[in-house]
Amino acid sequence: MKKIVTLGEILLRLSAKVGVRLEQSDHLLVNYGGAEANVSASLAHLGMDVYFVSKVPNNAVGRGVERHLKANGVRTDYLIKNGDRLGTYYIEPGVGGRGTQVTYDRKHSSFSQMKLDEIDFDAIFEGASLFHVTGITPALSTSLKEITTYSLRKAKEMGILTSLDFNYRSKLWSQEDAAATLKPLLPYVDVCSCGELDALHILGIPEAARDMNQSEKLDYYYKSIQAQYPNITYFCSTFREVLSASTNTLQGNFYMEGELHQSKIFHIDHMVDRVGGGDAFAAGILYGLLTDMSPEQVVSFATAASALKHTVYGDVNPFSKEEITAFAEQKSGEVNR
Ligand code: KDG
Repeated sequence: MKKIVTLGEILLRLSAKVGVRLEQSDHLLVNYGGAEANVSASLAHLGMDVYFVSKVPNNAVGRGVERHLKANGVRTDYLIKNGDRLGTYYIEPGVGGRGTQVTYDRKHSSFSQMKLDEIDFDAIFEGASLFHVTGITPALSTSLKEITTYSLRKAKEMGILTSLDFNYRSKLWSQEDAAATLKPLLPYVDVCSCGELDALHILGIPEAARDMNQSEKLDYYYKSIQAQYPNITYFCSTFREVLSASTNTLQGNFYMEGELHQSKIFHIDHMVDRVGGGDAFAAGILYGLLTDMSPEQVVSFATAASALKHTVYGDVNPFSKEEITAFAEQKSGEVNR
C-alpha cells in the first residue's frame, strides 16, 4: 500500500440545519472539515495508507478529532497534541438558490501555532509516494508559510510526488498575498489543482481568454502556467455550473502532457452538501495517478467521486473505489438491486 502524507488544519464544522439561519440556530450539527483532512479521509476510504500531519489541542476536543480521523481510516501518528484551541467553521447551508455561507473562527488555533522544529519531515517522508497540501495552510500563519515551503521543497528533493491545491479563500487573505506566497511554491509542485479563478487572479494570466469557451480557456491557462513552471506535470479542476436552484452539473478537467482530458457532465439531481466536493475531486485525481489509471479514467473517476460527495452530508467523501467506479459508469439514478 502506498504511503501518502498530507499537511493541513482540521476544523470543527458546526452547521445550521437547512432552512435555519446560523444566527437563529439553537442546534448545530457537529462534524469535521479542513481541505487536507478531507483529502486524507477520501484517500483512506480508497484504501491508501494516509498520514495526516497537524496539530490539535490536548483535550477532549483534540481526542474527538483523533477519533474522527481514525474512524475514516487516516493515520494519526504525526498528529501533535498541544496548543490552545481547535479552529472552527460554521456553515449556513445554501437553499433555494441562496449560496452556502461559511464563517471562520480559527485564529490562534493549535495548528496555526505549529512551528517547523516540531516536525521531523525526514522521518515523516521516509517511504512516502505522495505529499499533498493546499493554499489554505500557508494562509494561516507566518510559521505555516515556512513549513509549507520547507515541506514541499523537502518532498521534491526526496523524489516524492508533490500536490498543491490552490484552494484560494478570500476570507483568509487577499489575492496579492496569495499570489506572493503561492507562486514561489510552484517550482516544487508536480500536481496542481487550479480552477479558473485561481488561474486568473492568483497567477495573473492575462484576460486574452475572455471570449473563449470554458475548456478553451482552461487549456489556455494551463499552457500559460506550464510555460512558466514546466515542472508541473498535471493540472486539474472542475467546472461547476448551476443551471437552476435544484439542478447542478459538474465536469472535471485533467491536463497532462499538453492535453486536456474532460469527464462527461455529471448531473447532480439532488444537491445535499457542496462543501468538500473539490477535495473529493483532488483525492480522486491523486488516487488515479497513484494507481496508474489512463488520463480518461483519472478524470472520470475524480469527477464521479466529487459528484457523489455532493449527495452526502459533511465534508468527507465516504465512497469506496467500487462505488465510485460504478457511479462513473451508470446511466443516471438507476435502482441498484
Ligand atoms: O474544501 C473544504 C474546505 O473549504 C472546508 O473543509 C473548510 O478547510 C476549510 C477552509 O479553510 O475553507
